[in-house]
Amino acid sequence: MNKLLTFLCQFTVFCALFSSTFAHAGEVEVSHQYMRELIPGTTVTSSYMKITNHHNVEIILVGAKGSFSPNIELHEHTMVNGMMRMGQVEKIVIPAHGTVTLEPAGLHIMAFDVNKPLKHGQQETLTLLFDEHPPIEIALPVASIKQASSHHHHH
Ligand SMILES: [Cu+2]
Repeated sequence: MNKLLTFLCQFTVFCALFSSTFAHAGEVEVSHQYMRELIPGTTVTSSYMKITNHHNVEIILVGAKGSFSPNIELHEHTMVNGMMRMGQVEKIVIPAHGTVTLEPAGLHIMAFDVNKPLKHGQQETLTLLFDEHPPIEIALPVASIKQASSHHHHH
């Protein structure tokens, strides 16, 4: 998002215009999404997906929400001295006409204090929150831990 649009978007009228002109949900595509079953003995899980942005401007993922967790964060894994470390990130930028993949050992959406058992075959709803793009609601199937390779075993 360039500075001019950021500035102009402070005015609601322009923002509505901008949204209806450029920000059709169909121009952002989410695919290959899934959420893991809870890590045994915890209320923690992570979600993965591919986000493709068909807009001419970048979009910025700034968070997510879902009824299954009051505490959902954007995370990334990085290698520090040969060790895999995980940390929260404030945003994930999806470039214009670009794709960002959230995958094990990379970027992911982490849910804490999950308030129900999540078992393979179930499906939850996740709302992706963007900086200046309208939220996008996706159906998020739960995949078994076996199906998804070991991740967050260091927790
Ligand atoms: Cu994490």
